[in-house]
Formats: sequence, C-alpha cells, structure tokens
Amino acid sequence: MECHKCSSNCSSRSPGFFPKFLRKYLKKPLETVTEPDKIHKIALVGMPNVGKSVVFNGLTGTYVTVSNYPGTTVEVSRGEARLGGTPIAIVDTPGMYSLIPITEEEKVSRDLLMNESFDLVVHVVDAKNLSRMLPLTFQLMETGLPVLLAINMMDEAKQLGLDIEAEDLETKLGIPIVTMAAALNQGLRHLKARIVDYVESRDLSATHREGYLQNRVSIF
Ligand SMILES: Nc1nc2c(ncn2[C@@H]2O[C@H](COP(=O)(O)OP(=O)(O)OP(=O)(O)O)[C@@H](O)[C@H]2O)c(=O)[nH]1
Ligand SMILES: [Mg+2]
Repeated sequence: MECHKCSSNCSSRSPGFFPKFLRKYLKKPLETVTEPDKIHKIALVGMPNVGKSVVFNGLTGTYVTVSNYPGTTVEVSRGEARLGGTPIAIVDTPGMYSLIPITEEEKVSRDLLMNESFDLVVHVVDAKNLSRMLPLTFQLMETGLPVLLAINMMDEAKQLGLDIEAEDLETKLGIPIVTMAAALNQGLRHLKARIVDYVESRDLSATHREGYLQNRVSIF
C-alpha cells in the first residue's frame, strides 16, 4: 500500500514513531540486556572425557544454549545456575590438554579464558589420572586465574584402589578442591557450595582477577 493511501496520519508523528504492533520487538532486546558484571561467571575446563559436560548438566539443569564459538565449528555450551539463590553463568569449554593450544578446541578454550572474565575456573580432572592432569592446574594457576579443582570419577579411582588425600592436596596447592563422581550425582552439592563460597567472597575474586590481568600478559 502506498503511503498516501494509508489511513494512518504518519506525517504528523514524530521521527521516533514506531508502529504499535512492532513495539514489542523494539523493546524486548532493551529489557533483556543484563549488565555482564552483575552476574558471577564460571568456566568448566579440563582435558577431554573427564566429565565436564556431566558436571555442567548437573549444575545448570535445563537453561542451556549451545552455539559455535565465533569463526569456528567448535561448540560451546552456556547455561545458568541458581546456586543458593546466587545466579551464576556457567560455560562448558571444549577439552584441552594445555593452555598452549594445538587443536582448534584447545584454541577456543584458551580464547574463552583469555577473553571472558571468569570469577572462577573449575578445573575438572579424572581422579584415575591425577598426575597427568595436574600440570594444567598449575598452568591455570600460573596465569592468575582463580581455580577450583574438581577431582571427578572418584568411583572409578576407588575401584582401582586409589586413595586421594584431597585435604592434604588442598593445603599444598592453596586452592579449593572437591572430590566427586558426577555421573553418580556424588559430590555435586559440595561443589555447588564451594562455588558459591568462592564467588561470593568478592575480595578474593578481585585479588585473583588482578593477578590474572597482570599475569596473562606475561604468559601469552
Ligand atoms: N564412572 C564415571 N563416569 C563418569 C563420571 N563423570 C563422567 N563420566 C563419564 O565420562 C564420559 C565423558 O563425560 P563428558 O562429560 O562427556 O566429558 P567431557 O569432559 O565433557 O568431554 P569433552 O567434552 O570431550 O571434553 C561420559 O561417558 C560420562 O558418563 C564419573 O564421575 N564417573
Ligand atoms: Mg563435554
């Protein structure tokens, strides 16, 4: 329909006029914008097949989006958890062996850690192969990232007769440690409690963030 045939008197309206039936589309993005700094954000990182996605599902439930990391075909899952009343954004990163990337997945995980500001990085490891996995914990810590170590697959480690002295390790490493068997829903509540404890201690997060920002330049 040509404009002059329209029954509406458009010319008398201000330039900001927007048809009523379209206003909901105009308003929606503005209303849903949240300030990123107001929500705590954590990343799940670790080698492939250690149980990151099982932990992610245990933390987030149904509020999940999966999308390709920009410019890649690598999928990154994002979700939100409400832990003890605290909303926390959670990112499930692709498996990586080292912060010095070889594969595209590792590069995506490294970029995520470098480009997004996380209040906490949960390093998920396989209890059966702890000594092979701890070097990545050290790399993450050296970068200044705030790290929590989640020692997963404790059920299989126990079957093999492996005994992990988590409290001793926690004292030695100086970071929070949780033991769990995510697939059996064991240790998940403890993990949630420690995540909340950690992200709510803002001073600690700020200190870690400062160290992180200083160190990231020297390592990368
Ligand atoms: N026995 C046992 N199996 C587990 C546990 N947690 C995860 N798994 C299993 O380990 C396998 C890998 O789990 P995922 O969550 O896909 O591992 P991931 O770290 O996300 O792997 P990538 O995405 O490839 O890096 C699955 O078959 C899980 O069911 C656990 O605590 N105990
Ligand atoms: Mg996964």
